[in-house]
Amino acid sequence: MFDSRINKSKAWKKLESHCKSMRKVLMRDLFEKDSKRAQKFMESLDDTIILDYSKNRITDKTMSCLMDLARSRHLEEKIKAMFRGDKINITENRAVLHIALRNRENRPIKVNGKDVMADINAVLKKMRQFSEDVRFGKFKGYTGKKLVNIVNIGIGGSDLGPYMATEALRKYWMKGINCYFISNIDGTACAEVLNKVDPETTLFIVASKTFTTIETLTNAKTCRKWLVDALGEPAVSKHFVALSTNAEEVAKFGIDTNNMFEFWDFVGGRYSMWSAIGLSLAIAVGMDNFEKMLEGAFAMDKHFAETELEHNIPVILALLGIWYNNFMGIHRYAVIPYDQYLQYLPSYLQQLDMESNGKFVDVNGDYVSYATGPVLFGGAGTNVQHSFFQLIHQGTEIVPCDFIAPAISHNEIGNHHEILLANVLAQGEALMRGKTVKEAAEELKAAGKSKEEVEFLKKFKSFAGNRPSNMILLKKVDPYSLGALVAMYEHKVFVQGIIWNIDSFDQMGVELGKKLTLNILPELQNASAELKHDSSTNALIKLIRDFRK
Ligand code: G6Q
Repeated sequence: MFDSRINKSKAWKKLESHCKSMRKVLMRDLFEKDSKRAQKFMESLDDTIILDYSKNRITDKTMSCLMDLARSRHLEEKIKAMFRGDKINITENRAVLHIALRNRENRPIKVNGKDVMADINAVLKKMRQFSEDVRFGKFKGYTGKKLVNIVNIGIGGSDLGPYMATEALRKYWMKGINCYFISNIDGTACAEVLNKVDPETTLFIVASKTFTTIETLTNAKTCRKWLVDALGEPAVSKHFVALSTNAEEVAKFGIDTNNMFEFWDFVGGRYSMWSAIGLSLAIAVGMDNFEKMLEGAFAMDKHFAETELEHNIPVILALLGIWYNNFMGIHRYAVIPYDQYLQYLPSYLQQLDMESNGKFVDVNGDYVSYATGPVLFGGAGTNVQHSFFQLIHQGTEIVPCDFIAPAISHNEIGNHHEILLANVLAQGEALMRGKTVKEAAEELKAAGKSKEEVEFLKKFKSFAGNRPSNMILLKKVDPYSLGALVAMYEHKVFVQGIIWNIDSFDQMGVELGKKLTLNILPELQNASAELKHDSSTNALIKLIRDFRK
């Protein structure tokens, strides 16, 4: 077993001492001293994704120390283990094979001695057939009408991926088809969608790996009843399909298992948008586009598996995150896509990153003594420039940012896109350079302010700068680049899990939530049930009972 006290290792100690010497180094000086800095700290995957990481508080030495840390954690071997299908999800004794879902060269990948590619290809084929039948009106609703409203019912990993990707690829939707997503148990989520659609033209896709999740099953039951009330029980098989690993529960729920699209326990929920969980997306954009997304992810997989660490995009991103989180004491970061179609990417990445690496026990079962997963937040630019960017520029907290922007827009209307791009570039530059008090004073003077005004305002108008950002430039947001982008973040999260020696593929915290609800639910439903919680919870239950009398 590898030593889990990673923060006592030579590589870690070297980074700690290097970090001391970097505390006062200013990026603006590094740029002045080295005219080739941008070229040096830039990598690309074909012309799909370019990563400019030069606006980070790093030097050549920082990167080489970080690479040493990665090698001391046997990163290259661990990458091979994942691609081989080893059971690296140790708490659940499972392989981690989202990469198999987009293994476009069909290299055999074995789990328990069996090649999984045949099953994966069979489900892709079934998805192609079904999505085309729905898109072209061959698979019709019970009354013979075309199914034009696609409603995905799922939560967490069974919602966020298809929701994010469907929005990202909205430009590729087939004309006449509309997609809706119901996730929250709040009846409002269900009611609002059901108000918009017509039972005769609606297909419900119940997406649940376990098929036991209370939110999804409750929402699915409500939708099933709504449909049966309108069209009768025999209509169900024409309006309900399931995406799951659990055929038994699907049948128990009342969905014909012929209408089930399978996936497997080696696909984690938050890594499942490449599987049958992507069916709503496949129907909206067509299977050709869905497969282009898989190809983009496959290109990133190959890059990740085959490129030396120094030029490996996910590895670089991961190590930069480690640098800030574990050495500079910055435990947060923001993802800001400058593209309206990518507006749900931050929420998607919140789950991917925080559910994977928000862990305090390492793979040996010991508590860690160093920071693991950071807090991630974000939103679409330029909107967020008018909200939380104040803190990013002048707050006391430093928030490294990932800016994501496509060079070409799907909607080249007037000069909108150039203004958008000018904004993202300006933000990165301003965060890096900042504005000294002296520069602020000079600007105020030049703007005709009085001496007193200059003196009073100069600090308010100054920016500390030296605030890090990555620029992730895409040519365009299309199925291929989206696949590559998402796979890039998946692998980044994987690398960080390896450095921190944690299992990035379980989610015990999420499972706790699922159980706790079941204790309280009967106490809300039965007003005379005895309450045995803390005094706050007991009081709140009583108040809610009173309100609902
Ligand atoms: C993801 C998590 C979690 C899961 C949901 C839904 O990795 O495990 O977000 O996806 O809890 O679970 P089901 O798909 O089983 O309904």
